[in-house]
Amino acid sequence: MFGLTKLRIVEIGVALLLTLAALLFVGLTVWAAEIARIEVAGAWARPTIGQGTTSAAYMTIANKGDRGDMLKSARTPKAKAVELHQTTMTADGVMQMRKIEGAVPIEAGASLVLKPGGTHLMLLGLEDALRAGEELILTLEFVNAGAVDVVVPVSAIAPATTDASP
Ligand SMILES: [Cu+2]
Repeated sequence: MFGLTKLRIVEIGVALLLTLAALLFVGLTVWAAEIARIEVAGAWARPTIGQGTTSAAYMTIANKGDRGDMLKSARTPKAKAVELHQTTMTADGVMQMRKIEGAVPIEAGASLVLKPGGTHLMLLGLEDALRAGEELILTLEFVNAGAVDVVVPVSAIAPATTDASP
């Protein structure tokens, strides 16, 4: 009788452990899915001009997850470097660009809008000219969501599908 009871306790213990393991697994899966909710819309990059080896790319990056994220960096096989730039107007009306240092936060439910005259991705040291009608792959690196690949069409004008919200 005593031996049977002991066996029951071991059985219950194993069952409890298995249940806990299953719950932990489901929890981790849901957590992993939650943090990877980055959506990119309306991406485009300008064609290069003449022998120029630089261009700029624009897009709207939406954080559809329920926690904040940060855009750390970007890269493409076609360019030596991709920098996040901010366009500003000086007091005497001159447009200037400066590199944004560090990661750019995107709150949960918020969007980072990259557009002409504002924040943009600067493509530096392009291997070949970018022509309208081509595409390039930009890889965005986020602190939480990790690497997100974006297909960026090359176009002289913004695509009609671009989200016009500020
Ligand atoms: Cu720039």
